[in-house]
Amino acid sequence: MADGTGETKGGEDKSLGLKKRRSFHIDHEDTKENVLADFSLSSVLNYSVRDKRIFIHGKLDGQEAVVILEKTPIGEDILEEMFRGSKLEAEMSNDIYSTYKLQPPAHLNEIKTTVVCPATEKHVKKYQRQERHLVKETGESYSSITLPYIEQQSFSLQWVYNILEKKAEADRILFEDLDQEVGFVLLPDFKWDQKQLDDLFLLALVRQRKIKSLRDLNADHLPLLRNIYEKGTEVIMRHYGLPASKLRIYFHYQPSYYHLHIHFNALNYEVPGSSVERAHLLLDVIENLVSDPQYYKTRTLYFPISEDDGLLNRFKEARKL
Ligand code: G7M
Repeated sequence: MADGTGETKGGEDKSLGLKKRRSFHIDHEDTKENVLADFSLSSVLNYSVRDKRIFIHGKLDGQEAVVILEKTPIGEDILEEMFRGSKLEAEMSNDIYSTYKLQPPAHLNEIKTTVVCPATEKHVKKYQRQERHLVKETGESYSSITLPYIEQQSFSLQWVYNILEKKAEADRILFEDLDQEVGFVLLPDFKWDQKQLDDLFLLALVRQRKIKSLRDLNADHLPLLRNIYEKGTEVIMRHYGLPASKLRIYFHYQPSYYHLHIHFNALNYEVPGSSVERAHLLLDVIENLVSDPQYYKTRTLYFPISEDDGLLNRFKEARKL
């Protein structure tokens, strides 16, 4: 668009619908190469029976890799096909109660798979089940401990720059505002399979490249934050029919990636990382900066950190834990 803002072409096709979902399977079936065929397992890093998810460390083509396998929710739109097209094996029956093993057609039984390869040691640690501690970070300890650490040790931001420069995920972009100061890109977080709204999970990446996290924000960033809130909620309403009152819009502190980004979740979806010790609502952040332009420079912030995270050691060494 001439004013530098606008929806990307094809945005209308991103609405969730049965037809689109089926044609996706038909278009791509049989065309995929199984890059995991030669995966060799080293260890299970973590798993959750409740979330039906497993995190695995291993090797792919001789390189370190992390693979995440996750069973996805059963959407209402597939029920009819699932009941008609599945094999059913009886397990037990007692009075009015009976249980079965249902084997649906392969395309209704997908496992969401995320691969990080080559994975760094830091990635392996990120996905490993660990004890956590709550760290108290004053404005001063941010400057003297956290900032030097993240300047040395952070994950690469290449994936973020690829999105901003349209070198990756360009066809997944839902909305973009090209303004260099207040602009951003809105797209699905790669955790979301986009098949149902119950676990809606979008990500807004700001165009400015120098804002690492919440800590760098001051009142000068209010136009940016308000722009993201206003346009992000408007686009989500238009595409998915979800009003702002049904969304959780927030920052992580600490984030995993030090390029400012904002999470948009369905409010009912209790996603890891959305609890009080890590999530900061965008609307609260805006209010705080209105009442104190330097709020995030000076405030003590608390955040959870894993037992063997190097940053925790730095706080211990400085006798701040
Ligand atoms: O606040 P934090 O830094 O933890 O959040 C980063 C978010 O980025 C997470 O929710 C990730 O799932 C998401 N994410 C990470 N990577 C590497 C990608 C990616 O390559 N593409 C997309 N779309 N989301 C990602």
